[in-house]
Amino acid sequence: MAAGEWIYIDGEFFPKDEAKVSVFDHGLLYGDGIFEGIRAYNGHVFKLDKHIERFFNAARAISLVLPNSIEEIKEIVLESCRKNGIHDGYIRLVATRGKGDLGLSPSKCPKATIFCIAATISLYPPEFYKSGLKVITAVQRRNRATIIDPQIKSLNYLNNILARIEADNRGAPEALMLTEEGLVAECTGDNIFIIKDKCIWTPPIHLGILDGITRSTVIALAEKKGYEVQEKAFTLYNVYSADEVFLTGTAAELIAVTEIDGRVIGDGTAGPVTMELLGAFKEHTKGEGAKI
Ligand code: PXG
Repeated sequence: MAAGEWIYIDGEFFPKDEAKVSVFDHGLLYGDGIFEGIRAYNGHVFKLDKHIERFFNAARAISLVLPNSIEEIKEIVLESCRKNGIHDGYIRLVATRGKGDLGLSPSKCPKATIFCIAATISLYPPEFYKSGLKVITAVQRRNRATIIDPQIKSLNYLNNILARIEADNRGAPEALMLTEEGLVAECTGDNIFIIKDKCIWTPPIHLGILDGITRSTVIALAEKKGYEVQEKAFTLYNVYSADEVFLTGTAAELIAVTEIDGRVIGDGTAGPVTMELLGAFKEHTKGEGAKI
């Protein structure tokens, strides 16, 4: 069975060509909804509890009443994996405001829609994990938390997409985004870490970034290895002059950045701390998660 063949929508599985939501769904009309991107490794859904907790927190933040309980949604994710024969893969869980009319108000949307796609993921080629990524800083600034909080993993990703277009135009696979004040925030789909003299820094959540699940996993793994990890604000100067820079995310896992805005980081290859933490992360993914 090919992965991603059976899509869960509101209580039923549909073959992928028949998996459809309404054009009146406010997820489509207004980007009114939330999502999670989740990995399965070795027959287990990685950090499922954390993803579902973030999903419910986001739902609460946007006043979206989910039609299922926490336990039911975990089971939707696991059943989607079983139905699609997923052992290693990528799961997209989405909740939209549901079908409404052509007005903004969610009061006309009686019921949220939930769907879940369990498929495979196209990864960066393995050699990128040694050579590292070339990243650019986007002109597009990250949304302010006072406008749309980046902690809400909402269906409105245009802010990130505009930055990703800049990366595409400049031949880079990722773009770094700054806050309006010019502090380093995060990339379009990844959190950022820098290392200087063995100290690890990553921007704090309140700056206006996603509270990444890979980010907190890597902080815990680094601290267990005896590194000091500081959540603190820093500027591009600190990135350009770092010994090592790496990104974390469900899709990218943990990957070095070896060039940013034309500046070579370290010796231009993935550094020793990055490689050590990548090893620890890989090891951690093998034994963690909810059994499919
Ligand atoms: N920041 C942003 C803005 C994200 O969207 C992360 C950080 C990393 O968070 P996690 O919890 O995954 O460690 C994300 C999540 C993709 C893709 O196709 C990536 C994300 C979301 C959606 C799609 O690369 N990254």
